[in-house]
Order: sequence, then C-alpha cells, then structure tokens
Amino acid sequence: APRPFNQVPGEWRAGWLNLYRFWREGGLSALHLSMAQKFRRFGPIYREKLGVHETVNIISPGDAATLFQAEGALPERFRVPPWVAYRDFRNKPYGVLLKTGEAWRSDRLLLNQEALAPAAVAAFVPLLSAVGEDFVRRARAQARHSGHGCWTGDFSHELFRFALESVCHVLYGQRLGLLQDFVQPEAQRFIEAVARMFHTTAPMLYLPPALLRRLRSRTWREHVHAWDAIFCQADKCIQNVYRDLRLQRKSSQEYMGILGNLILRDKLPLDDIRASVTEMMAGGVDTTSMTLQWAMLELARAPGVQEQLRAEVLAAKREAGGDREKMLKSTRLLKATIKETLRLHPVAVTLQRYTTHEVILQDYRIPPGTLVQVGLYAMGRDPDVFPRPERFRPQRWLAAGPKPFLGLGFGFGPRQCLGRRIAELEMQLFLMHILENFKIETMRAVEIGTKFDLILIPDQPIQLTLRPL
Ligand code: HEM
Ligand code: 2DC
Repeated sequence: APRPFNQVPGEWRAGWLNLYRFWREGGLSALHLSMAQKFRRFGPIYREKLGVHETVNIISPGDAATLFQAEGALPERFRVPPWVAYRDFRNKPYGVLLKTGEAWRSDRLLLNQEALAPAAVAAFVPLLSAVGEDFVRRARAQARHSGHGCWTGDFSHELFRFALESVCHVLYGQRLGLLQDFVQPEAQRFIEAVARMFHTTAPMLYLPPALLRRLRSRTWREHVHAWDAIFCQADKCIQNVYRDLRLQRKSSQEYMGILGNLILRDKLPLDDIRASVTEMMAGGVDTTSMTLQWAMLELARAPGVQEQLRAEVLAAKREAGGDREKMLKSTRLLKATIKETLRLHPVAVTLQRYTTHEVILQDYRIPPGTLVQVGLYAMGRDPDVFPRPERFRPQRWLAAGPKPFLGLGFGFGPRQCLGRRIAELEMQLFLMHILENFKIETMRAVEIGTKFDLILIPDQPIQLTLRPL
C-alpha cells in the first residue's frame, strides 16, 4: 500500500526557522540550487515549508505526468501573493494570470483563440519577422560604426527592446520603434518597471502580503510603484488602439492586433481584456529576451552546433524562397535549440499545481489541496533524466521515440503559457535572422551562472559578439 503523506521526507515542520536558514544559506537568489541540492539529499520527492509556503517537490517526468494528468479542467498554480495584493490594493481586475475557476476558464478560452490557435498564430509570422529584420539592420549598423567590423557587448538591453517591440507588434498591430537610435523614454521606463516588478516580487514570495503592506516596507512600495508604471504604460497603448478602432482609422484588411480582435469580437468586457493584455505586455519582455541571450551564449560556446543550425536555416531559406512560414516547417533543429536552451535555462524555476484529489507520487499518498511543484531547473540538469545534462546538445530532442513530459519550459495543459506561440515564433524568427547574417561569438573564459530573481536570469552580464558573415 502507498505510504502516508507525513512520511514524505523533508523539512516541513518549522516554516519560519526554515525560511531563516534559507536566507542564511545563499538566500533567495540561489533558490534553484537549493532545490537541486534538496533533491540530492532527500531523493525524488521532498516536502518543505518556507514561511507560510508549504510544498511537495518532485523532479521526475513520470511524477510530472501523474500531476498534470490529474489537474482537471480548472488547473491552478501558485498565485504569486504580491501580484494579487497589488491588484487588490489598487482595485484592479485580475487577468488570466491570477484568475481562478470558471472566470479564468472563460477568459482563457477567448484569449486562446487570439494568441494560441493555429489560425491566429500564422498572422504573427510576418509581424515578428519584421522586428527580427530590424534587429539585424541595427546590429549591422552597430558593427559598421564600431571600427572593428563586429558588434560586441552585453545585449540584454537591446534584447529587452526587441522583445517589447515584438510583443507590442502582435498585441497592438503597431510598431513602437524601439530598434531605432532614439528610444521613447516611456518604453524604456516600462522595461525598467517590469524588471523592478520581478526583482521586488522575489523577497515577498513567502511572506503574507498583508504583513508587507502593514510594514509599509520599501520592497512593497517599490513593487506598487513598478506595477503602477506597467499599468499606466499599457493603458496608454490600449487607449490608442481603442481610439483608432472607434475612429475607424484602420482599414478592415489591416491586422488589428490581439487587442483589436478581442475588442471587435466583443465577447469579453473591456476591463478583462485590459487586465490580460497588460499581463501579456509585461510577460513578453524579460522571458523571451533572456532565453534568446542564453541561446546565443550556448551557440557561441558550441560552434559546431551553430554551424549545423545555420546550415539548416540556409537550406530552408533556399527551399522556401524566403517564405518564413514555410521555413518554420522545415527547421527542426531550430526548435530543438530553443527546447535545449529552456532545459538548461528555464524561465520558471518550478511549475506548480494544487492537487484536486489524492494522487500517488513516488508511492506516497498526496492529499487534495496540496501545492506540488515540478523542479524544472533541477529536472533539466538531472543526469537520470537527461544524459550528460551539462552538454548543450539540441540533437537530443531529435532522437526517435516519445519524450513525454520532458519539454516543459512553457508549462503544460490548459493552464500552460498563454504567450507560448508568440514566444516560440519570436525566438525562432530572431535566431533565423541572426544566423543568416552573423556569426555569434563569445569569450570562453567566463563561466556564467544563474540567479533567481523571480524568473531565472544570468548572474552576470553576458558579453557576445555578432560578426557579419
Ligand atoms: C504562464 C513560461 C513568455 C504570458 C507561463 C508559465 C510558464 C511560462 C512556465 C506557467 C505555465 C503553467 O503553469 O503551466 C514562459 C516562457 C516564456 C514565456 C519560458 C518565453 C521564453 C511569455 C510571453 C507572454 C507570456 C511572451 C505574453 C505574450 C504568460 C501568461 C501566463 C504565462 C499570461 C499565465 C497563463 C494563465 O495562467 O492562464 N509562462 N513564458 N509568457 N505566461 Fe509565459
Ligand atoms: C516563481 O515559487 C517561483 O511566465 C514561485 O510571463 C512559483 C512561481 C509561480 C508562478 C511563476 C513564477 C514562479 C515565475 C514567473 C512565471 C510565473 C507564472 C507566469 C510567470 C513563470 C515559478 C511568467 C514570467 C509570466 C509573467 C507575467 C506577468 C509579468 C504579468
């Protein structure tokens, strides 16, 4: 018979003491390493309590399968407390990110039609490709002006702008012009606000938000300030599109953007549209830009893989006569490269679900209502799951046979990432354009680690070189 819940190994009795120890041992920025270490210490399942945050943690794809197959029609993940607290504090409606139950489901189904459905997604290709081309144009100009024929530096700020420009093109059907020499200060402030918002979330994750608000802590004030800036800037973009639609400034043939389509369909109240569109705009900056930065670093460190990938892209281009949609159908290694990047460098340190009924994990009985986390970072580097995990080898994804519950970078099921298709296309098209035009290089000497800043990010600046081919 399966073993009882209270026999699951781990430290789950003294939540506050654990939180204190956790802070002392490298703290929050090493959350992913601390999880990996606990799996080594306790095995493939452990129970933990940090402050008020109680979890069961799993690492094996088989257990992830059990968890997700039992998630039901209304899956729920951990609701980041300070994000909920901000909306309650300012009286703002939740978007899909924070909604639950039937209200989540009905919004989500409508949003899926505009952001995930294959028919809608095809229209993103030319929009995202155009932004990629602009990045290439800018990189070529930078290389020309540098004096040594190539462009070297920490590209994170450039990539933030690329990512915001991309997601806005798809959401609003409009260009912001962030890849020009002059960048609107408002857009720059938005980018900084999203980074601030993530950064200030992390220390408040495992504390009750009511406590932080009463303390009027500096972190909470900064957090509110960051969200205020995010909502204010998103509102401006949304108002613009709304006005253009009302004044019928756009011809009916033109692409209306996800926002325009949602307004025209008139199925979702404007306040709910605004809440979810704001989440998508904010969710579209650090996620894809950091993943692309990691992808370029890995390709620079594995020149053989880079050559193979370039050959695939160039062959696809010849065959498809430059038709990007066609090219995307024959670039398997490119897709595998993004999976491999997210294996080693996931944006989300864990995936989480509340159980709705009893599940058996590693032969323990897990009761309903338990928060179970899949240790995505730890799984990606577990040699039992991925042989030679330290090697960046996109080809591992191309081997024959099923790979169930291995590629979980965007989550799973009906609650998976809403921006998944936008993100994938944006990243595939970016890498295509870069590989067609530049060699990606880096100095080998520095080892770059990861830090937890709510999402996982590089622990130091990444220096890359783009050398025109
Ligand atoms: C949720 C990853 C980009 C918007 C999620 C989740 C993950 C994730 C792991 C949780 C899924 C789950 O619980 O099963 C990523 C990665 C990205 C990325 C790796 C890029 C590399 C984006 C972009 C957008 C976005 C570009 C906006 C356009 C969202 C939203 C949710 C979400 C709104 C919540 C969905 C819901 O609760 O219904 N993402 N994301 N993400 N993501 Fe992304
Ligand atoms: C953070 O313990 C660590 O995609 C917590 O685009 C568990 C947790 C819960 C939800 C996760 C979060 C972690 C990391 C960031 C994620 C978030 C769900 C969505 C969000 C993964 C793993 C993200 C980055 C969204 C953000 C949209 C937002 C800016 C409006």
